[in-house]
Amino acid sequence: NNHKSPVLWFTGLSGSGKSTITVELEKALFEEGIRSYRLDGDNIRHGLNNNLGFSPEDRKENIRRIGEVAKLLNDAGLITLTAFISPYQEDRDKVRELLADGEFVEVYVKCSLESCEARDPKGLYQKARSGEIKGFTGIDAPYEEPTSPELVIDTENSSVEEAVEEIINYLKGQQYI
Ligand code: GGZ
Repeated sequence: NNHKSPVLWFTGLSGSGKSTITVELEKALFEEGIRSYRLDGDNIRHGLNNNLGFSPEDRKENIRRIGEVAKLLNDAGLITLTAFISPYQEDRDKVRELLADGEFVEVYVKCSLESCEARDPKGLYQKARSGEIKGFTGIDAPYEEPTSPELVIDTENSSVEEAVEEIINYLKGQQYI
């Protein structure tokens, strides 16, 4: 194991499966005796970033702060898993630059808008379509697909278990774990 602990940066549309995968990945890593920490909307947008909304500026600041927190957790030796839409390539690239070479692993959780919208677990797409929510990612706000992610997880064609296995295999292959 010749690497420092990585930040696994999950990016993708709302409903693509980021949270589900990171929750299960955290469990799988724990089973392997590896300590990780998960950052998501529940512990970040409700706390540290509770003054931020979903304008482009606020999303940028959201991602910047999460990047800084991920760096701290990473310095403390934890594998950090982040689950945020993080729609802008530039903002994701800035987090990459914050970290040492090889410490940023961009994981694109790929799922078509059609499928995410069909899943609509929280009814947010419906609200976005009706105009009740404005500036919703994929509807009337942009999502920039990663240009060169380390990993692409296609959640339309693979299960959560397969996704977790794929990520664990990647981490082993790259000697992160
Ligand atoms: C996108 C929104 C919006 C808008 C509220 N656009 O499916 P969810 O509910 O649980 O995940 C979405 C979450 C996105 O927050 P992030 O911090 O990941 O976004 S970003 O990285 O762009 O800063 C969704 C909910 O918040 N949500 N309004 N307008 N998602």
